[in-house]
Amino acid sequence: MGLFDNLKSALKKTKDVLRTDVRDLLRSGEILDEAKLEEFYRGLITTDMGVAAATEVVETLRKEFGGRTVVPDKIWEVVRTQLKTILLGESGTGWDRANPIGPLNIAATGPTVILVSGVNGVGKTTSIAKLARLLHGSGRKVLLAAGDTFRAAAVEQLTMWSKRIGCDIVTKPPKSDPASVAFEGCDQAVARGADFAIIDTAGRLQTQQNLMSELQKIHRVIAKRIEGAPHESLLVLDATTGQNGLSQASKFSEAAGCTGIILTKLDGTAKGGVVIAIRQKMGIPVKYIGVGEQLDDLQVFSADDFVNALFDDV
Ligand SMILES: Nc1nc2c(ncn2[C@@H]2O[C@H](COP(=O)(O)OP(=O)(O)O)[C@@H](O)[C@H]2O)c(=O)[nH]1
Ligand SMILES: [Mg+2]
Repeated sequence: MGLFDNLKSALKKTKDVLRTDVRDLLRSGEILDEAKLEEFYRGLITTDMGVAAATEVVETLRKEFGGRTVVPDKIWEVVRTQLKTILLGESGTGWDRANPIGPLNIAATGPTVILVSGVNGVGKTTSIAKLARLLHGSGRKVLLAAGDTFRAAAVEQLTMWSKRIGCDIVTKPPKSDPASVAFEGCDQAVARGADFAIIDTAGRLQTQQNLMSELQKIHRVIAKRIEGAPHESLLVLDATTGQNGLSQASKFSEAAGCTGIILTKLDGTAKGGVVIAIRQKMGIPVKYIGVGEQLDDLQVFSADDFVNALFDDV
């Protein structure tokens, strides 16, 4: 399956909302009245894109097509264009899904350090493996640091992935200071001439002050070892929690200076519209999306592809 088909199939549940609830509203030849606009709004809200985006879209439809005869293709075209504008912001350009390093801030010299954080079970370790696979697959030398020393299974999990990918890994005994693993990871990345060091961390809640301080410390130690590092601090959010997940972001951002989001589990949810809510509510861009449980199921986030996949054959 190609990347775009893979994305389309991952968005199936979200597309189903649009297909059944929304598409049926827009039968050709009928009048686009207030009742239809309201239903349309409700359908968009179901995808968790947020009130602001759904209101914006429906306002535009009201202005351009309200009280007039429905021509579905024209309506979808306007919806697509508007959502792309929201997602792309003022710069108007997004990332190319064919270039796995496109979204990353790259170190001027030496290894690019990527710190990964988030709450338990959102998909941090899996996403690190997937990202390592993408980077390794494009010819980069990748080193992983198993910074979740809290659970022995987490180290085993990452070690197993590193073997499958064929990349280096740094581990320490259970309960070691995660900051020392991060430090060692940076050290080894420099010593072995790695292009990327990706640092895993234990899951934590944004309300656990001691663990958030620990994350801050990890960040500080990395910055001390390599100037300008971490070049990327990626927060992993689980799409199945929809907009509820957004409350995590500001605390993590404070502690880890987040520069991007990996949004996982888009394949398991009808709340795929949350990508749009994230864009509108947070200052941090979605850089990668998880579209399944396999090693190849991580994609560079492309706004164009995302919207096209969402509204393709609705
Ligand atoms: N369906 C699906 N499952 C995912 C995705 N990313 C991670 N998972 C699953 O989520 C679970 C938790 O992942 P893990 O990486 O261990 O989470 P962590 O605790 O944040 O490190 C595992 O069963 C993963 O296979 C995704 O994009 N799609
Ligand atoms: Mg983990």
